[in-house]
Amino acid sequence: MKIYLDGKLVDREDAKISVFDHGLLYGDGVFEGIRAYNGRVFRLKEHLDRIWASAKAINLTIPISKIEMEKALIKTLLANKQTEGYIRLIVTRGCGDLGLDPRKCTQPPSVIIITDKISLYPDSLYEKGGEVITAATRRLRPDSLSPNVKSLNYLNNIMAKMEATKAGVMEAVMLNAEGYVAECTGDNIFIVKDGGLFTPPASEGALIGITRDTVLELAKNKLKIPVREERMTMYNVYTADECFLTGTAAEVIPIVRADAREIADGKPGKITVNLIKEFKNLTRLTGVPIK
Ligand code: PXG
Repeated sequence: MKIYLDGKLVDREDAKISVFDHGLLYGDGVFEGIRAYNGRVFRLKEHLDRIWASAKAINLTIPISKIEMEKALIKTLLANKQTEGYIRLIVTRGCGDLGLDPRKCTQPPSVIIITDKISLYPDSLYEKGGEVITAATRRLRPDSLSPNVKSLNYLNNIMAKMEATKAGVMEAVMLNAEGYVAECTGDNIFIVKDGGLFTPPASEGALIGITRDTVLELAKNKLKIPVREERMTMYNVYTADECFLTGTAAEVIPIVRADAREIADGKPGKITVNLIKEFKNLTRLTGVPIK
């Protein structure tokens, strides 16, 4: 397996960075999780725009252009003969000293591209639906660190993920500091109520997921159902007609239990099943060709 590291394709064993990299020392850096399907990279422009925005927000200059990043990503996929799977882009602040000050990072930020197989949830979860709990760990306040920065510090989400694991469920819902639903640890959350589709707005602490945007478009344009970004509490999740999560890794996954309450009849809903179908279609037919 080849990994792109600062302009070179290196073997996995040689893909190493310094212990003085501020990405390691402080989580000072940004990343993206992207997927390729059927010889095409899905929503690449949106992922590149998002990592550039994340970098901008933390005042980190990505040392290559978006076009160069796209070329490097395609080159890495080709080197690994990969037509589908997971692509991880990472930009770290680079090598510095044992101090917070990014001015001490004298080398340019490191750019890393890893392509790998994706570890999927089992098929049964898509057919039967999954379960979530509400995490005690709250999403970070946007005035501390915007949830829209996909930074290398995911401890907040990892703590909540561990709560899910401990409870024996697949994901945890994270509330914002005010107690409103924000999102899950690596997925956005949606509910269906009275024929309409609802998801918390970014202002409630949700990352503007690329799968989230795709599903909002599909619901509006293909399924012709009303969509609204609206504040919600767990009451709205418990009493929803349908619930599902979206994310690059999970795609669209039905949720049938939340905090031990069955959602509706405890089976994946009709709109969810339709969205899964439309999403599958789109991922297979669109995207930047790997060539
Ligand atoms: N919220 C958070 C906090 C995320 O990290 C999403 C929502 C979904 O966004 P996209 O753009 O993917 O639709 C994410 C992204 C993993 C993993 O290993 C998950 C993400 C990123 C990287 C790895 O589960 N989720």
